[in-house]
Amino acid sequence: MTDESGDGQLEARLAEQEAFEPSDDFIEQANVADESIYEEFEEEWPECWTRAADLLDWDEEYTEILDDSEGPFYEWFADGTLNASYNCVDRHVEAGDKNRVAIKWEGEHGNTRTYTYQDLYREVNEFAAALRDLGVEEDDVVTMYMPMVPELPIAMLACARIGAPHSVVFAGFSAEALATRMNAAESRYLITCDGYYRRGDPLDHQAKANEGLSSVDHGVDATVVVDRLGDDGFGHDLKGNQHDWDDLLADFQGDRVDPVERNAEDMLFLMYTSGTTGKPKGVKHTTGGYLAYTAWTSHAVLDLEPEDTYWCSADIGWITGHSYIVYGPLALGTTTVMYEGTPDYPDRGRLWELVEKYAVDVFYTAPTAIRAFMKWGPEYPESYDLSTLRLLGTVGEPINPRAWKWYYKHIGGEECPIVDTWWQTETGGMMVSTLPGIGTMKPGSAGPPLPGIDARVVDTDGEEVDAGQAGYLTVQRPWPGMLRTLYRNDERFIDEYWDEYSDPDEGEWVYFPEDGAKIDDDGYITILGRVDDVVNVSGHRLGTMEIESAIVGVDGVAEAAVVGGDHDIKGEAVYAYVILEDGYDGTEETRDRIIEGVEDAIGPIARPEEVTFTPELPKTRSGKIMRRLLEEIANGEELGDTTTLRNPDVVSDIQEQASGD
Ligand code: 6R9
Repeated sequence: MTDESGDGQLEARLAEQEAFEPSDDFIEQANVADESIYEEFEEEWPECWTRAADLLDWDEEYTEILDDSEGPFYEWFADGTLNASYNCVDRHVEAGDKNRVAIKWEGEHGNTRTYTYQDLYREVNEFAAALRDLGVEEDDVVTMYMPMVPELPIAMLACARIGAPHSVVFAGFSAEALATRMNAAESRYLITCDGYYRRGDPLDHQAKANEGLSSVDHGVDATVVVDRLGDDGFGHDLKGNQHDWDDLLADFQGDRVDPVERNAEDMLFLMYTSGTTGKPKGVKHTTGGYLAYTAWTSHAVLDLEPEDTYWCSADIGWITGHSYIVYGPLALGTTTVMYEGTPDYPDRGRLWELVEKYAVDVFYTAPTAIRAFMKWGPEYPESYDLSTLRLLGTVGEPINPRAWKWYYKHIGGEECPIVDTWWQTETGGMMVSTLPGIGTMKPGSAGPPLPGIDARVVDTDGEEVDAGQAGYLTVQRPWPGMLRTLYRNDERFIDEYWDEYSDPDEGEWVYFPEDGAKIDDDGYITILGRVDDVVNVSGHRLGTMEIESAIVGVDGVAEAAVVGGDHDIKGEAVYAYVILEDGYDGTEETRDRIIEGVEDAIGPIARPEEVTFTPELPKTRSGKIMRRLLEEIANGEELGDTTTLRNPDVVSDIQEQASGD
């Protein structure tokens, strides 16, 4: 990070300080402030997890907390029944809080919509009735390909109400990505949107949705299209089984749909995420364990109260939005803020304008955003009143201490604790973080595992490493929010997460998240980043194989290797090394076609930062591409050992090419 980042303005005291304590004011009001919680969870494990389950209303109380008889296919609260939509909506209305705001939505242009819990109840019921009428039955997977419009959480909760799992596909993903996910889940229903605004311009989302639909291999029974753009729309006609959201709902005004009693282990949703192979993984989350875990971590880590106005600036298309914009906060009856636009439009103070306007109490964002704020300078947050903020959070990638301190000083006014929360799509909710009312914060280190979470750092043999040593993060006991399997692929579930460190003969199952980590002698865990072929661009997981196969699909490309290289703002960026077929040249035009190929296959977030053409890729004698070297080249670092290369000369060629760009 360069000095223009505002870091120069940090007082020397702050720059040198390595540990920070929560203020007395914060501790006094914190949901969890007694250190004994760690011990209690240890002593009472797994009964301790009733604390999470007790945050929910159950139709049928569970009698067994954890069934571990068939590890790693664990079941939680398995004989209990409940409905997630009831828990996130109805019960707050029934408890007399119908007029409390559930969702505050702000569009890019500043138009707003406010949904009280009563409003949300009405909308969710009406849309649930409409879904039923369209033929959606319990256990049918409904795909949502939507930007940040309030209809997205409404549709999710409507699905939950009738027991139809949703599969949300990030709106920034391409048509092809949509089709791949609908095909994988054999999903016959799609909820989408005509478009949305980005930096002042309307984007044609429906064209992408239609294109995706044309590549779905099976029949699609119905599509519902939200009209976000109105007169700015692109004039697409709705054909056949495509319905306009408002027109459809006009027939269901005032309808009510009883929430379906779901088994705790019934699927609540699927979320596709990137893995080591080219094919996205369908992570399956369940109704009871997931909801209990997101509610619990929202309570204990985000310190949410029903009275709070809370804002997580993620997109609902990612797991962070599922768990901490929709399910966790709404289960607790909190007010959750949703913002359509980007942080720098119409100006770089936009987020702080919203914090002031809505008097936000708790704010949760990603290090990539914080690094951008730093670069823009403190004058933007300084022009707004951020004094309502009580707690800050970060997620998605490691946060460097300078960015942490900048966030602490310029956003939190040195009064708000920061929770650096490590978790994954697969874990459902937060796993490693300080508890804000208890723990000393150490910038750059996420903190100890949460109570009840058995996270350990091990070496390649699975032995715990000494303090200060780097190793691999593992989780050695199950937890309620964990994924249950990869959709219709139990085998890959075991392969991806459990093969590395488990001892099945002994019935010992160890979860491997594929992150490197380091542990301090006080048990704090510092996450070092992915150890598999996944690049983390602005906190978004992208598989290098997915990007490579997109590039290889471009006319004239013979072979490609993709690695993640350091990037000031994004954390990591995509660097592509490409071998062309004879007769093709590494011209600007070829480069543009490659970039376009990646955007079409995955989406603009996967766009390569640099494309380097090379006659050969560095390969080991056994023919494996040596990605480590490519990473070093991308980062302009000194090259490590090249003696195992079959073609050592190629390295200097690539270096020349790369620096010539
Ligand atoms: C929630 C989410 C998961 C990967 C994970 C890790 C990285 C997430 C982090 C972090 C360091 C943190 N990651 N939080 N690294 N510190 N606080 O981001 O889910 O999209 O599945 O990504 O993100 O590498 O394995 P997901």
